[in-house]
Amino acid sequence: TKTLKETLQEVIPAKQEQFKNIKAKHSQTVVGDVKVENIIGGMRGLKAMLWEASVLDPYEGIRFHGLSIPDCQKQLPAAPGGKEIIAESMLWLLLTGKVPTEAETRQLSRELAEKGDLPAYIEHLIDSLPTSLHPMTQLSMGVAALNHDSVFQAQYEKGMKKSEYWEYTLEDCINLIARLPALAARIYRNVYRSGSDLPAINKDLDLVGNYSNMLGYGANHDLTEYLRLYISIHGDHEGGNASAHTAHLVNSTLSDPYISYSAALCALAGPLHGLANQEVLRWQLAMQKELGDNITHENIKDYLWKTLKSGQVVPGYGHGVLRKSDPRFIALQEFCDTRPDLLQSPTIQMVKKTFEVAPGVLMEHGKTKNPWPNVDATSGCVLYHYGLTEFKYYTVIFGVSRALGALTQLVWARALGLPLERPKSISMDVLEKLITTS
Ligand code: NMX
Ligand code: MLT
Repeated sequence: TKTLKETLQEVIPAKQEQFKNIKAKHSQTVVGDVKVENIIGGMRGLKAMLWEASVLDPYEGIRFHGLSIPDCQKQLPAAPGGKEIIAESMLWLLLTGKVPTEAETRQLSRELAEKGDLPAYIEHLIDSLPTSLHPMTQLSMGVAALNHDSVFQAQYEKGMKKSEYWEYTLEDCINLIARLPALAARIYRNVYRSGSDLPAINKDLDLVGNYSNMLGYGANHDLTEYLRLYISIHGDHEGGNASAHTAHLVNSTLSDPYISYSAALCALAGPLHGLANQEVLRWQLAMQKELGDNITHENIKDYLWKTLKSGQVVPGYGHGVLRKSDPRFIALQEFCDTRPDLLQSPTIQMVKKTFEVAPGVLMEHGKTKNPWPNVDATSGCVLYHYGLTEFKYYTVIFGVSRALGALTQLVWARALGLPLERPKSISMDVLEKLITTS
């Protein structure tokens, strides 16, 4: 059985060759054009960055190295006694482009468990924060402070060679992924469980199994399985999403992976991005409160219009790239469809009813380019049903997950020797000159 690093060592040379070839032969080849709408519209649609692990098709959704979510569900190893994809098998796929064997997955689980304990200084830092501080701010602070132990930074100071960058980046990334569950669970316990002690990491358990245990939900097999699926399929969403892009940008300055990912978490904490996870629940509960038991399609429609007319967005709907229902939304809905308790849950039923009317209302409203649900339309509601009701915490779980993809690209960026990211900006005056001369 090969280790993750050995497998990467095998696949890197071919990718480096591919990159060298593209750079040498095609640097001046034109593959697209820049419209004014790209410049003033958040660079939407502009193909301007490399990202190896996944590509997002507007109609089909995400593919990880060519594998769709249903492909991954069939091919990627699950945890012992479980059925859902686990974070380790997704991480292996994202990093290497290969489907890991059962043995490779277990070996990675063990490595992560062995590296998962938090240093005492991080525990003290997190314990010193006010419990009123948003869990995402706490997560970002904890991740940034973990750079105290960055091997990339230490080796950079010693003058490592460029060809070694990826190896120390990988070491930091694995250490960070390993420590995220304990960090995220400590934040949960401090904020919502009066700082109660975390159980020790079980070396025979997968990353998310341990995370669920540390949160205090390990006995709930269905919730643990849901968290495995959730964390695997939120892992990567190509490179342009705000959090992954932030990690990529910051790391391109050769900041270490910890501070790069800390910055990414700040982007994830915005309501148009990962915070939509919590916002959907807040919106649903407010609707439930207003409508009481009288939840009909008509009432939901009225509530949607009320939201839109007050100038707010409908959280969980729309997307920067997708133009159909998010396959992650579908995968999580299918998880619910196989479990009678979830099918009977009022929160899940409301997700389904909202899905039946919201696209029509959003189409009639006529603003959004995509009236279909994204993953956030359902992800938090399942957590809520299982008793993890503290919705301000939901984006933290997204943050544990997104590390898989965002950190993968840091390894690839360093292996390929990608440069500092530094696009050209222009003022409106310059833009108008360009318009008149084009
Ligand atoms: N509800 C109401 N209006 C919307 C919605 C929505 N769900 N989605 C887009 N619009 C509006 C948008 O605000 C914009 O209005 P204006 O012209 O006044 O600025 C207009 O429709 C055009 O926006 P689009 O080009 O369709 O969307 P864009 O690519 O700019 O933004 C999102 C994408 C995801 C930010 C946007 O759809 C949105 O705000 N959705 C709700 C928040 C959400 O669910 N975010 C989670 C995304 C997934 N994630 O996990 O990160
Ligand atoms: C994500 O998973 O990052 C979101 O769907 C947002 C995006 O892709 O832009």
